[in-house]
Amino acid sequence: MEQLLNTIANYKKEMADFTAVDEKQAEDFRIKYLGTKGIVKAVMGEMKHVPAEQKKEAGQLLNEFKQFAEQRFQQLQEAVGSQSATAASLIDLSLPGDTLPMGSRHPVVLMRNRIVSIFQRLGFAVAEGPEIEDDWHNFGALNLPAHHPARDMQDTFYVQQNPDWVLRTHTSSVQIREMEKGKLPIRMLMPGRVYRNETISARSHCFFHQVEGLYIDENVSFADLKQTLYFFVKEMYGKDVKVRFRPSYFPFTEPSAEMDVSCFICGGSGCNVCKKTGWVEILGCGMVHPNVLSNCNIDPQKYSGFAFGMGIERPAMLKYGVNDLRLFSENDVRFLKQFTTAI
Ligand code: 2NM
Repeated sequence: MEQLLNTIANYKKEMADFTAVDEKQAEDFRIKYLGTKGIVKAVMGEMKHVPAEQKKEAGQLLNEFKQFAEQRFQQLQEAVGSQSATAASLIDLSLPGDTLPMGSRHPVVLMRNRIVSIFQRLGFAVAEGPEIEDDWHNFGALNLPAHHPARDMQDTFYVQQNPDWVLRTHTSSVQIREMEKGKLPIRMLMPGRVYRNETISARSHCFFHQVEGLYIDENVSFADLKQTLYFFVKEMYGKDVKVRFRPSYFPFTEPSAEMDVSCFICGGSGCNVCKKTGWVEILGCGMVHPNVLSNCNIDPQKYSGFAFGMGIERPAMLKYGVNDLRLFSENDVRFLKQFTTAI
């Protein structure tokens, strides 16, 4: 009995001193003391050496010993459980996060947004359309007759599987789609990517970006066209810039004009941007040709309208001092990350 009491006291002390920092160590405790080949089982086996008259007392002691081991195991389990909770609470949520490098907008997008936001203030809405177009929307409806040079294979990308399909050569095709819807008046802006089969160089590319505008209502005149574009130029290039219109030709407008602004690089005194003329061409425009209106089931006797179109890359090159068009489409981050303007 005395020996048993001693053994139990020693093991109890050992168990009380046993510590566990993780589940594995708590499990080690269970195996060592409560396992099938564990210490509790072994000590209980000592019952057979206890004299019969003391068996009852010894049984109680051993039961209590077993309960002690079970309780201690439970404590250790709880300890490692709360320990991992402690680890979670060690994550300091008030620390600043890892900083990610800031992205930036593409210079063509920046210039497009500038142009679009000026016309939006005049009530123009933005419309988009497909980049693969059928012959009718890209050419036919725009009063480009079947053998017009603009349809030439050298300029237009045709889709091999279907000779009726082209990569749009201008966003005017979107304007045709808007006019066909028959909801008038129309005051819309069509920004987007267009394709021309040209050799890629510092000054030309096989795709580029345009913004075209369209205004159709009763009694729209060339005076409306001029005032709208004057406003645009003043907002875009400043109030001191001078403007001139030159007569021009487009199959889809009559009359047609090209608009120049006084050179915003040299102020008119002559540089290589204006080729020493003092003027820079910025857009083409005109009154929508009656044939184009008829093609879209709009009555040219009742309605009239103006349209205009401008490239985005060239003004972007001038504004941001980019000397090679190819930089816009190479996606070199060292180039792109230089444009951090907000809009
Ligand atoms: C330009 C120049 C002049 C134009 C015309 C039309 C439409 F669909 F109304 F006929 N859309 N865009 C137009 C007119 C485009 O770009 C240089």
